[in-house]
Amino acid sequence: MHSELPQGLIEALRAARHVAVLTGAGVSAESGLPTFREAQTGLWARYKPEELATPQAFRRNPRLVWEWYAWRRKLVVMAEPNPAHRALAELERLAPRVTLITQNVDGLHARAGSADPIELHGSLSRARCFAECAIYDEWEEAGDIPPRCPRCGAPLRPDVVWFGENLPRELLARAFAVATECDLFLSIGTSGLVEPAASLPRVALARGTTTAVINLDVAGRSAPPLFELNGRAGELLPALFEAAFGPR
Ligand code: BV8
Repeated sequence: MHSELPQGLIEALRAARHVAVLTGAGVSAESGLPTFREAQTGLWARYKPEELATPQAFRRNPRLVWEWYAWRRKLVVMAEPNPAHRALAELERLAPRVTLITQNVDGLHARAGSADPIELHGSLSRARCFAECAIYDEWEEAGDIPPRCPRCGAPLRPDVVWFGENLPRELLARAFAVATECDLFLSIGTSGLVEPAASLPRVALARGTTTAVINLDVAGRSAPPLFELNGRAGELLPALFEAAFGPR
């Protein structure tokens, strides 16, 4: 396995002072969670995520949007972090400094032990008053769908960033600062289609920062400072970190 891993990337990992990581749904695929672009399964087959993950969709049909997220929350509760999540949590103990930035809302990086993931798009595990009066880590699911805000009676919504909504300003600023400051950028399991997160690896690469893209739909070319690794994150990340830092 190590033979296919580019030596230049292995050396860059060993030498890195500050590794920045951006993950997308592909890092949770091996936990059994459908990726964003994958065809929605079953009940959701006739909707595109972009049609459900918007404030307009929620206003038009709050019950449908709430139930889509409730379905995804159930999948997440049944899912376990996979070797990709665990390898990234382990990397925080191997490299001097690691900043993990994720587009995922499934909370699996934290469950795998990553210390402080920057959750650019929020989290399924929280709900927010649609009138923005409060955020909840837990809420009653009896009765109304969506449930009502206990403080003001407005409907609750998932505490995620929908299309057309701004990302949390402070988190986004931190993510771009890290992309400009890091000396190694790993982009893992993301189609790189959604802005502004998709610009993060490009910001690093534009500065000549060694950047690795780990995905199933990359050609697998290596043209330093860009390294493309074609494969499953759950297999490539443990192998890459073992090649760089030795067996754990
Ligand atoms: C913003 C949370 C300013 C919710 C998500 C027109 C009108 C309005 C906006 C826009 C517009 N045009 C462009 C925009 C901006 C828009 C955007 O980028 N749209 C895209 C579709 C063109 N962005 C926004 O709206 C953002 N806000 O810009 O605010 C603004 C304000 C007003 C008006 C304009 C702009 C907000 C974006 C955040 C949306 N929320 N998620 C929820 O989860 O329900 S996005 C969601 O999709 C994810 O969070 C992620 O960010 C994104 C992409 O998904 P990925 O994670 O990349 O997953 P995907 O399935 O795509 O790919 C998986 C990859 O993994 C694949 O490449 C696959 O090959 C690989 N893979 C699979 N298995 C494995 C693997 N790799 C390795 N190992 C494996 N085992």
